[in-house]
Amino acid sequence: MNWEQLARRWLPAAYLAVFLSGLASFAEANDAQALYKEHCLACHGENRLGGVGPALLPENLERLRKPEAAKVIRDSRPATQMPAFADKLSAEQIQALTDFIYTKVTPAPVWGEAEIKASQVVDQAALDLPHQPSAALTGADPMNLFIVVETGDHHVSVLDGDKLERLHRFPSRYALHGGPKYSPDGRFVYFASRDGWITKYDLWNLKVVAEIRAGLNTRNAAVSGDGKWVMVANYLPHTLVVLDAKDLSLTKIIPVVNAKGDKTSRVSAVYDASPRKSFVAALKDVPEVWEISYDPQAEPVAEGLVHDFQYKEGDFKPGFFYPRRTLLKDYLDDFFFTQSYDEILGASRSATKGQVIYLDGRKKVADLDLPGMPHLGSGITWKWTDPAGKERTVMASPNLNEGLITVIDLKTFENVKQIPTRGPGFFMRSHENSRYAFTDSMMSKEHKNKLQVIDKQTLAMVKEIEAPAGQTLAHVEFTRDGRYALASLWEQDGALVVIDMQTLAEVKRIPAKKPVGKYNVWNKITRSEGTSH
Ligand code: DHE
Repeated sequence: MNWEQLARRWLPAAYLAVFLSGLASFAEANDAQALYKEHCLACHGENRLGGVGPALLPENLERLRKPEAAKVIRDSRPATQMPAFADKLSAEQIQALTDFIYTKVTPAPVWGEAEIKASQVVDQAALDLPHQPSAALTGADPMNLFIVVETGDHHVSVLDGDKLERLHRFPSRYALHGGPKYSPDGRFVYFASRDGWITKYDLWNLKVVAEIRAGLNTRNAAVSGDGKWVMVANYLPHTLVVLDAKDLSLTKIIPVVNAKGDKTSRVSAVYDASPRKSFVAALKDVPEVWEISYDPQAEPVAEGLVHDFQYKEGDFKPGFFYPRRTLLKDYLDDFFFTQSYDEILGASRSATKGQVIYLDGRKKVADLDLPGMPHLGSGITWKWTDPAGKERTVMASPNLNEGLITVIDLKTFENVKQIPTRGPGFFMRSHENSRYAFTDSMMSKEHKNKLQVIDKQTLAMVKEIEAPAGQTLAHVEFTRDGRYALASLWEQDGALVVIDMQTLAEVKRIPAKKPVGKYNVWNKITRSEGTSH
């Protein structure tokens, strides 16, 4: 006899109704848990703490209303790897899953000082290696190495950029995301995985030096221009974490709380602003942008003070590792620095207008006409001579849900041109020595196999480079001298497709397992205008 039969036999009618409805919701919850296990856990992680996909907890879903969440489960989400479940799950099952992800996980997940410190692993021998390229590089130019992130089997490759050959391949943490960041001398590279691990790797000795888990669900990481600090932007918990770049030991945890002090937030992204000796972080759930100084001259902040709302009104002292906030009207999901680093160009994924924020003035100074869902973090700049012969610096951003590239004049912040593309895309790349820029249409089902080449002067599409239909071709990086471009054939048994930039013809393929992104040491450490920072 089961619980229901027992209850029907022994409970009076009034209690029976209550008991049965409790039993039903218990079954429903269990059902949702089983559904989660079957369909969601592989990407969104054990206990909904995130993995390849974001954490699915009420505190991280504030900007997504329940009906929208149900729609995402049913129809998928643009610009992400989220599949549609309409043909696998009934409306009731989708609703049960939606309700489930808005319930709190108990006990609440904790990832604080003790957990971060306990996760640190340091290879002391690797830490003590001399500051010179080792024989392991077999004479390759350390400034023309490439790092290739291969998510097909969670590995990283190191390429010799002169010979265009693989030097080494090693296992990485699970689901690296975002561009790895180099130390200013190009010797070390720092990776962030979506599940919070930061790895420091020595490119001159081909060795992992240290690792630490800085968060449960991490967005990205940045390295300071003086090479001393790594700042990690987390989705979960709502923190920014400062690590000592030498061995990744924990230096400071900055809780991400709004100006009033009554709401926490995920971090959209953090980037280094070397000329300002600061990190700049955009927040996802509160409309604020933060600048966090690592200038050794910055005043130390009194013990116990974490945020500037604890200072009196009008006191804008930057303070070492102490956030100086700019209050905004809209969230920033992504942003881009102007070349002087005086302003940032930012936008939320759902806005129709972007905003220009003057960092020293701590205010918005202009609107940007940015339709669709701009991917500003992937923007690039170049010098463009307009039809009247005037040289202007322009910035171009791809768009995650419309097939267009927006080209913006970085002085007037006006649109110079909207260049139609084959479909919504993720990335752009160019190089100072090339007259061409690349973009992809990887969010388009029919055209994800096509890279498009833009002439940076005429702003016209001049060529398409195609993989077979159904395959994905995206993300380009140039060699140090700009002579070759490497594009990712983003398949499990994929390849790096090497393109000669004189002829725009394919000259070579290097096999790779779903090579997501690749990053040239020189282009990154010199902050080439053609690459993302
Ligand atoms: Fe990314 C960089 C945000 C989905 C591959 N992506 C970035 C950065 C941000 C960002 C803020 C810059 C961080 C940095 O480099 O320090 N990405 C987002 C999203 O909001 C979005 C749309 C949803 C999400 O899942 O978080 C998203 N990104 C993806 C993917 O689905 C991609 C295509 C595959 C993957 O591996 O997850 C993807 N993102 C990348 C890559 C970069 C990146 C390869 C680095 C580009 C570069 O050249 O610097």
